[in-house]
Amino acid sequence: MQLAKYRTSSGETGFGVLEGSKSIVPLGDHPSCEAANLFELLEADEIVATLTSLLASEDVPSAIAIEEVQLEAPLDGQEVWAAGVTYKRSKTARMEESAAAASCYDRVYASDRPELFFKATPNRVAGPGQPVRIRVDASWNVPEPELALVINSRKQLVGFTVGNDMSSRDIEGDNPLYLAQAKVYNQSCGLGPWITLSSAMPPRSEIGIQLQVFRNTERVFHGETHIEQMARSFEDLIGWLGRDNSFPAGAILLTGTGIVPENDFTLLPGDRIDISIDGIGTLSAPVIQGS
Ligand code: DO4
Ligand code: MG
Repeated sequence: MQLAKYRTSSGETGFGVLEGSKSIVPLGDHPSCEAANLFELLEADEIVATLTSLLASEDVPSAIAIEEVQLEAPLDGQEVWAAGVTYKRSKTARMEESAAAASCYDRVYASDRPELFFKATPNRVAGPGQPVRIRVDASWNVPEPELALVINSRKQLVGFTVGNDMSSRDIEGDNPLYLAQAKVYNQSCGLGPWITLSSAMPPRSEIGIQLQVFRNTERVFHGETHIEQMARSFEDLIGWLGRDNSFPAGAILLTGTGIVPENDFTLLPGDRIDISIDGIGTLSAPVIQGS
């Protein structure tokens, strides 16, 4: 089962269950749905049973065609966090990027404790089709396509979505203490197009990640990785994130990138980034840069 958040043409926000990838059953209009938003739905003890019974009930509202609404990033008040250097490719790229921090990246890849950093508040997140941003003061920028874990307030892994950890490699490479500036700014994070519930997600051995960047009509980068290349388990990352750390509004945790373009590649304003993850779908977004 997949859950989406959307905005109607009259500006109202709704949430619901996807039917195929063509329409959404609007749960906010369901008289028997107790949840007021996506977050509250993700808090349900037995989410699949709850949804199954809502969909089977006589008063289920009619589905809305997906073209009639604008999909929104599938989060409400959740903080967005990210793990880093969870794939060998990320470790190698970072060691090339910063001689000063090379040993930090080498050690964190092998350490028990992972790299975890705060990535975004909901206002910094771009949904499907909404622009992600290159910082005004950055000259070397990449998308980072990452599987994102959806965690409820009890720190349970309830679902998955597609994440884009936009990163300014020149700022991060200049000094590791600039990491927060390379990673956290307006529209620095993409999420969507919807959430696949844990019960509907394929096993790790079947989750591939694909990144494509288009400039005008030309594909200027493509790369692939696989969740099996990730050096850490989801449970391990959630366990470290949740140590002495509470999430009353839930959290989204990006699990790190296994795709880093060669060092001569940088994003440009006007590019389009497509990130596809098996079991979820494709998050597509244009790139902008302010001046
Ligand atoms: O420390 C650098 C950030 C690493 C990261 O974002 C990743 O590996 O995905
Ligand atoms: Mg990343």
